[in-house]
Amino acid sequence: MLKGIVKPLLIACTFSVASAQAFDVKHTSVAPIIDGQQDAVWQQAKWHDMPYLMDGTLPEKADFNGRYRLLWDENYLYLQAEITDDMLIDTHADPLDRYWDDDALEIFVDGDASGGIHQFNHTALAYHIGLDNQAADIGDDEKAHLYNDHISSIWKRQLGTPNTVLWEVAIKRYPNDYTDADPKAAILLKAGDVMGFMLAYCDNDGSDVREHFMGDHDFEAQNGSKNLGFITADVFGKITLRK
Ligand SMILES: [Ca+2]
Ligand SMILES: [Ca+2]
Ligand SMILES: [Ca+2]
Repeated sequence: MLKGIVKPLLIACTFSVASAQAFDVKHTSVAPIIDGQQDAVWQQAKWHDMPYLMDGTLPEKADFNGRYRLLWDENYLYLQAEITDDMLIDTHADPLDRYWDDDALEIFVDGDASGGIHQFNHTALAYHIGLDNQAADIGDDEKAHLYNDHISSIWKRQLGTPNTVLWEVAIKRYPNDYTDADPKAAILLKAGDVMGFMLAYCDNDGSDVREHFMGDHDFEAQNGSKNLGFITADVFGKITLRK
C-alpha cells in the first residue's frame, strides 16, 4: 500500500492501542564493529524474530525471514539483523523516491518512548535504510529527507547462505524537539533509559509496490491497516537499556 493512501488515517482516528512488546537491551563495553561481519561481542545479545505481517502478503521463509539483536553503549544503539531475502532489489535509484517500495531495513526509534504521532515531526524517526545504506524518512516539511548522519549501516551477503545478509547499524538518538531546520545534537544513552523501538523489513522482489512489510511484533490494526509505524510511535515496542 502506498503511504499516501494511508494519510487520511491521521485525521480519522486516534491511536489508542499501545504495543505490548517490551524487552531489555544489554550494555556492551566493547563497541561492535559495523561491517556486516559476525564478531564475538554479539554473543551476549538475545535474538528477536520478525514474523509479523504489517502490509502486503505473508511470505514463505525462503522469500523473507529475519531476526535481530541489539546492544548499546553511551553513543549508540547497535543493531545486528540477519535478513534472508531471495531477491535484493533497488528499483528506484533516487534514495528519496518511494524508498519503502524497494528492499529496505526500517528502524523505528523513539528516543524517549514519548509515543504519539511522528509522521511530520521528529518525536520519533522511521529510518528506511536502503540497499545503498542511506536512511530516508519524512521531514517536518512533509517531504522525504536523508538522515545519514544519524546512522551508520553496512550489510554483507554471507558465504554458504548467499540469500542471507548480515546487516549492522549503529543508531544515534535524538530529542523530541529535533527539527530539520534546527537539528539538535544526539542524546547520549544511559542505563535505565526506555526507548521506543520497532524493526521492520520492506521486501520487494520485482513488483511495482512492496510485497511484504514484516515486523518484529504484532499490534491491533486501525481501520484495517497495520502500516502505522511511519505515522505513530504508539505501535513501537519498548526497550529498556540495562547495564
Ligand atoms: Ca523476498
Ligand atoms: Ca520521542
Ligand atoms: Ca527483496
